[in-house]
Amino acid sequence: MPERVEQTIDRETGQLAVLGGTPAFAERLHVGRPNIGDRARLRERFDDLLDRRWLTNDGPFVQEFEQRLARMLAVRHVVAMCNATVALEIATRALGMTGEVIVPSFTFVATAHALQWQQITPVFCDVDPATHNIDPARVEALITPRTTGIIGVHVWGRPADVTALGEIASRRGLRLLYDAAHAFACATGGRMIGSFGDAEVFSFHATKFLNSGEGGAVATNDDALAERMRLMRNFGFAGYDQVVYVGTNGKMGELSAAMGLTSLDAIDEFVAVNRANHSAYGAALAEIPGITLVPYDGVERTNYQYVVLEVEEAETGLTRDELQRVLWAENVMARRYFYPGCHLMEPYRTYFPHAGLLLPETERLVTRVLTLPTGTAVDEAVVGRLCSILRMAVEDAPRVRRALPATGDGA
Ligand code: T4K
Repeated sequence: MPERVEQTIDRETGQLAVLGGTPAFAERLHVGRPNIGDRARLRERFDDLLDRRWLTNDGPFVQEFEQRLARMLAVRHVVAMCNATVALEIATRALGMTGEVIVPSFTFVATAHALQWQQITPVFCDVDPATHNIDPARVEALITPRTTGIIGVHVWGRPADVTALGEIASRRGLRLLYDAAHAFACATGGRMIGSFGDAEVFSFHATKFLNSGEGGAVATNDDALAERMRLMRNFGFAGYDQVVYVGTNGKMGELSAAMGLTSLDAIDEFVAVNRANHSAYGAALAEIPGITLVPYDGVERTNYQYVVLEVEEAETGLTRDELQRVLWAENVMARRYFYPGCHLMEPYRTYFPHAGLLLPETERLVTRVLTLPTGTAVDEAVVGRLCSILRMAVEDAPRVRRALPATGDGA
């Protein structure tokens, strides 16, 4: 629910909130406000599923959702799941990954947890600072006799280097899975994300470009793998009484599929809004020294779902964390995805206390990156106001720094 914030100071003073002004936004502006789509159509779908009294377990909306996704991604199979984390767990298990799997540390912790949850060791690989994606040049040095696979992540919807990763995986006999949680409706090399590696996992969480409330899916061209994953998501049942695998409950329900279908109907509009917001941010931020908008230039097709800044303190006069506090005071809830990096989260920091020695680019990136709100809850006027906060903060950096409390996680 949007939170109402008391207006105590005249908003016309033009003063930053950290310097005593009124917050620029009366309600909190979040990263990840869901895109909703056509409510009337969503209600119709809810009526349909209630009339059918078929609420989960491979229902008609789930099947329609899977078929539409498979057509759009040009893959043979899409297996819908309850969320991307469980989808990653099922995909890695169905692929037979064990021992060690190489993953970037610069990702949402679910990528690593999906492995650790199954007693598979995530081996953290550094990223290319230009793309924020796993650096294929560093993958090979991490391969040991226990390595069974690689998980590449298409961070921010910018495709990982699928050619180099594919080459390493096939030459070294490794499984290759992609965490495509950010990359629905993206493409590279003339192919949609979803068709690379052995399989790719999407997230349809509320905060994602395409959302089903909670949800995820695995896309693959491998018939046998798809069949295994379908069994595993339903406890391993191959019929009413016959269980053929260890399984879990990874099923997507009909309510989620109804939301997912409604979201899918509207993706062109969502991309257009994200793209307009992204270019408005680009124009407004261009003049602010030390703040760079991470570009989607050169990406063949993307969803523009993340607005990510890199902050160069030497030029802004403020750290990324100080800028975050400035924004939080204005009710802009900018996020430090993926601070501090998986390797510095538990249990990994205890298991691998020296992992950071091999992750210099990741450790630098996690101190610089700030994610801003976009999506259909944001328009160009909001972008303009938000960027003028950043401009004012940088112009008045020494005074802002003195006004900020010495410590704190955000505002
Ligand atoms: N791999 C990658 C690379 C991922 O980024 C993710 C998830 C996954 C795997 C796993 O996918 P899932 O298992 O979730 O399908 C959020 C999301 O929860 C998470 O899905 C996402 N990545 C990650 C990047 O961001 P948090 O901890 O920031 O979540 P949350 O729920 O606090 O949402 C962020 C903000 O969005 C909130 O502060 C307010 C706003 N919000 C959120 C919800 C749920 C709304 O306005 N409305 C809402 O309904 O992780």
